[in-house]
Amino acid sequence: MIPQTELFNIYLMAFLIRSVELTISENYYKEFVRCPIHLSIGQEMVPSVFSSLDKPKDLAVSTHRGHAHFLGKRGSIRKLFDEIHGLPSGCSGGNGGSMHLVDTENGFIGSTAIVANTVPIGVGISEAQNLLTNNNSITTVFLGEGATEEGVFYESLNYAKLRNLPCIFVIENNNFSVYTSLEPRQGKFNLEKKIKGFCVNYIFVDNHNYMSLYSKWSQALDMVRDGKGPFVIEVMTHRYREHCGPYIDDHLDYRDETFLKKWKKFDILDLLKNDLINTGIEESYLSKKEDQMIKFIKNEYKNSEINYLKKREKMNIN
Ligand SMILES: Cc1ncc(C[n+]2csc(CCOP(=O)(O)OP(=O)(O)O)c2C)c(N)n1
Repeated sequence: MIPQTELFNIYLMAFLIRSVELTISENYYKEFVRCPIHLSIGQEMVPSVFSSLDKPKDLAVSTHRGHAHFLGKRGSIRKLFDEIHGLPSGCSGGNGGSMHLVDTENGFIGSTAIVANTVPIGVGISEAQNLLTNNNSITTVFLGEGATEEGVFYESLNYAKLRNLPCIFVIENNNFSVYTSLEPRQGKFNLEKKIKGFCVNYIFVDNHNYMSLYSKWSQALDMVRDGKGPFVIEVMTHRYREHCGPYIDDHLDYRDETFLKKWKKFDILDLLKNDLINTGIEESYLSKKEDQMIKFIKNEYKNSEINYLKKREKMNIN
């Protein structure tokens, strides 16, 4: 069981992530955001459970779809907005954009655009934690299932196991790499078998079962901190929006209706909210919190846009 206060925090973080990304998507048409965006709308379960289990001393790296992990690691909403507007006050000085987020103060070492690129980097960081620190800290490496089709993923697993590193690989499997489903890419090769072939601990979570994720992830963290070596956690999830961009692309028909309907049933915000209300929290109290959060996020976005427009004016760009 997840204590009520933890469940509340997980819900608020999931709501925050979705609201931040909806705000970005609603405003993208203005073309003030000068970089591609890969949104995690629908995939909020992993980053919100992560935020409740994460310790400030721990480190994390992520991918092209990294806004949610950055926020889950307590990255600043305003610095994210400023980053995608190319402002010097952005979390990467306005030089990186959506796919290159950094917040070293909060232990978010970075995200990059090349698929699987941060996997060996994360392993290197966890090796440094092992050698240079004595504080039981760990590194979380976020990746999509597409990254498991890169050879470097297996080299990284092998090395992490050989060196018994304090490292957790969290695979968010949304069934698609751009428009291509799992079967033509991975055939019948079972990821679990491949990972276990390296004698690495493996955990699987399906259908947005956040309670199972919470308890298995907590146990994995205890074991990694106890020196039991790396873990892989594979979580089935679903992205609502197009691979890259703010829009819904279901009309393209690369995901059939049964599949889309199934995932609507497992909307993570609905699941968390229903369970939270069943613990006795008033719906009206939640709505008040949600409204406050949306107001704050929209205000931060507006101020970031204003600064972007000021910068544009200064540079004499129409
Ligand atoms: C090495 C490399 N190959 C191809 C690409 C183009 N690309 C960007 S994202 C992506 C799909 C990655 O799928 P997955 O890892 O499952 O993450 P998801 O986008 O589903 O979150 C591809 C092929 C790239 N950025 N890097």
